[in-house]
Amino acid sequence: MKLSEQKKALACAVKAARAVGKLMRQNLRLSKKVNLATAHDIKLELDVRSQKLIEKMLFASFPKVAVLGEEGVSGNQEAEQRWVVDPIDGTVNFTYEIPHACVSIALQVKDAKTGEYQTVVGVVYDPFCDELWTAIRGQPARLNGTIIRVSQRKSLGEAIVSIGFAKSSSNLERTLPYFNKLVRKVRKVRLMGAAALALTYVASGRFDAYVEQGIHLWDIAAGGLIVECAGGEFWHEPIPGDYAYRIVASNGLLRKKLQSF
Ligand code: LIP
Repeated sequence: MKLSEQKKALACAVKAARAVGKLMRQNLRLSKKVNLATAHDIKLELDVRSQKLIEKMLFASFPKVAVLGEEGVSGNQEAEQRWVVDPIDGTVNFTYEIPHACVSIALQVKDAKTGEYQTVVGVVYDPFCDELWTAIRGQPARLNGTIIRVSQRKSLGEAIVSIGFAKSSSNLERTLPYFNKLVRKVRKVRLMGAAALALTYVASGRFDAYVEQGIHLWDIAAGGLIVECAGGEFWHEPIPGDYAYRIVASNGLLRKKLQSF
């Protein structure tokens, strides 16, 4: 995909992210229609409405590009290119009027040889802090237009590490033993409830790493590229489940230590 096309895709994704960001700001303190509430998750009608708005705006400029989103898929799922969308990442925060949530939109291109998709454009927008992270593969990551870099902290003792427990009780039980060890090894642990923002905070040097298992592609595709374009490492491997992963995103200096216990 030519750089000029990637730049056009980035601009289109930014416009869509900002449009949903405006919806999020307008609805933060209003009552919200809950479509589904489980032990450790909530899905809102606004999640669905936001993804539909994003799809409408993306299809207007890129009619042949499919969409794979947290709220469903549209277009040809075998297409050469696909958008990967989390319309509201941090839905539980948003439902409880905690202003820590974002819009995450990535563009992926299928490798002709392997058939694997690679993320080439990433956009994460936090409408409450008005912080827009953008990246095109091979170019520097930016926050509100300014180039960003990961931290250079080398020891766990000086690190702030974010962690998530995903959505299921089984995943929570699997993660707790690791959490109990991690919390004693690092300066601080942060559990913020929005994977895409945890990734952009790593890219911005605010966090030194972010670990989670049972997370989904739409939560991490855009933020993972932004980490890589900020000089960090986005280690991830698929696990059983629809588009489910375990990830260790970091400044590139801490993964081995984080995976040693
Ligand atoms: C959330 C992630 C978070 C994870 C939650 C949930 P959502 O995404 O951002 O890291 O721990 O379980 O998956 O569902 O709010 O888009």
